[in-house]
Amino acid sequence: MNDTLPPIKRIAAVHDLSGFGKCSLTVALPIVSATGVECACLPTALLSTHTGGFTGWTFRDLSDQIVPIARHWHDVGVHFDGIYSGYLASPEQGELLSEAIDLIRSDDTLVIVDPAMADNGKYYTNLDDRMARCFAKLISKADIITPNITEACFITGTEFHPGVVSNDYVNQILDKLSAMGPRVCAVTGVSLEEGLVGVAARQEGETFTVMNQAREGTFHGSGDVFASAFCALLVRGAPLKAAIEAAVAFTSDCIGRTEARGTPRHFGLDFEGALPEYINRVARMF
Ligand code: PXL
Repeated sequence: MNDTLPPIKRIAAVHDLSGFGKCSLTVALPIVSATGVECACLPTALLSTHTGGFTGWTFRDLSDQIVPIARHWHDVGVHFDGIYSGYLASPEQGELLSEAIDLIRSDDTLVIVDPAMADNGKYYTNLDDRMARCFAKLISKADIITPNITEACFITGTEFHPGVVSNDYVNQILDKLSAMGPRVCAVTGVSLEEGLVGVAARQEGETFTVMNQAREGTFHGSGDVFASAFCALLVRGAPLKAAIEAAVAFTSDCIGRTEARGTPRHFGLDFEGALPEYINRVARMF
């Protein structure tokens, strides 16, 4: 083995662990790892399944563990190149996450906040406007955010419009999000044309869009698949447009496989079979 390899990049992933129904940590861990980035896990809650499309799930709030875990990592002296947060068990966890970020970030740590709380114009079960206020505060600490268009509307107080939207509407949302602090705002689930859906992103005043074929209905966990690939690619040093393109292509491949297999939508995306091609693409990028 060559002994001159550079140190591996490392992300702290702060999400719930939903044992079944691929999302959050069960998506972040394999996809961040497949991108060649180490993934340390800080679980915000333990659930039997996620809350979309299931009933009767178990739920254990892990709020009392967040700061102690972060403090231990800080005491160990471990360096994080990225901190990537997602679904929180409660709005109160926003304050704890903020404290955890301060404990484990360094000057060169990218803070990525995916404000996972809503989709298709509606909050996820048991969540409400308090969650949008929590994320509005939290994203002022973030370098990069990855809301879907519903979350972007809820955070910025913009009326949500389903379906195809205008460039002006998307630009207004990106203006408002950028004014809240993040250097990179990537909004997912944006449709600017019938039959196409994708990502509209803003960095330093420049707007990029990457679109792909739209598919009928909702694919649970697709936001987590996109954000996991996107943030790991950025932590590895990919330019913004290349990271969006690779993450969108991967997500779209996962969605196609899920549809082809007829997997129940709430079981999550079949990302496993799309990983080899994604790993090859990543290898060609670095
Ligand atoms: O993928 C978003 C998500 C994450 N975690 C939990 C969820 C959801 C969406 O419903 O319920 C627990």
